[in-house]
Amino acid sequence: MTRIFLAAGLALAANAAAAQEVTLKAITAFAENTTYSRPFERFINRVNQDGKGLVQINYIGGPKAMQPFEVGNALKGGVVDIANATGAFYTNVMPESDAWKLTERPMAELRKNGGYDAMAAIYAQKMNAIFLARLVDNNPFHLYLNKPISTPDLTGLKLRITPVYRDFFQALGATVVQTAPGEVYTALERGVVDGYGWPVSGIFDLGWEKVTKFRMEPAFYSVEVNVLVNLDSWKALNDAQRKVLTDAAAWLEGLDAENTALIAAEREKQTKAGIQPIEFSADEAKKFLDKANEVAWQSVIKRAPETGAKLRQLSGN
Ligand code: 173
Repeated sequence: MTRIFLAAGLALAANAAAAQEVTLKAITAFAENTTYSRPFERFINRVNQDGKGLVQINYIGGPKAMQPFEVGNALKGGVVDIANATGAFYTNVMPESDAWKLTERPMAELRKNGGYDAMAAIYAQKMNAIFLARLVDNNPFHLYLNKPISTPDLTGLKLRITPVYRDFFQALGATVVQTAPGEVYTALERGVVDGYGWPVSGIFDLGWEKVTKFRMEPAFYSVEVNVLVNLDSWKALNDAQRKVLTDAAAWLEGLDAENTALIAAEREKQTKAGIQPIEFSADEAKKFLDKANEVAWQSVIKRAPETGAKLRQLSGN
């Protein structure tokens, strides 16, 4: 009798050790509680609820804790276990990451047609990372300006960029300066730049509506923000722990369609804040978009000749 109880007790202890709760350290490349961190914060809350006794996330926060352009390196090296970032912020680690902005197919399709798998292989190889989920899709970029223009020619303008916009704005004649989002307000206020690239959503988060006059149409590319997990941290998890993460990721990736309605509201809000659209003829707009895509693909292919052409084929354009 005693012996049976003892054996059962030992088995329980062994199980408890195997399923010991793991805490993962998380960082975001965007300011906390702003448009492009919020989906990640929802993801964290869900993991911390569902993962009790299995896996928990310790959220260190955003750019106050780490420079946005350093997040990719920190994730790769295991300084953090989980990161919320956009591909443009870590092209220094993986040049192909910026190609996400060129996808014209939804994630659900890319997960089936081999597009996701092709990217996942590059993440494993170059970034030591698992691409867990795309938390922002269905959201385009714009050029915001403080000087009016009458044709899509950016000659003479100095614009704030990230790798998302660099080659395209330069191809249209602009001079560019790269800054993290946290420096945009001051650059505009001081007139250091005449405009900036940014998605359709989020300019109110850091008060940029106060220093923005125009939004150029049409919108271009597709914003992507993604959750990455360091590959070593991932391998150290058991199946139950991984399932908490993948379930939360799939849930959030599925909710992204909600954003389409929010975009209309965001444009309305910009109009109310006095930001005027600058529009061109249908013909000029088409040329502008064709050029946006062509320049960006050429740049991906040039920086990653071995994978770029294949990614273009899988992306749908
Ligand atoms: O403009 C940026 O900082 C940028 O590249 C970006 C990308 C995704 C979401 C928000 C901003």
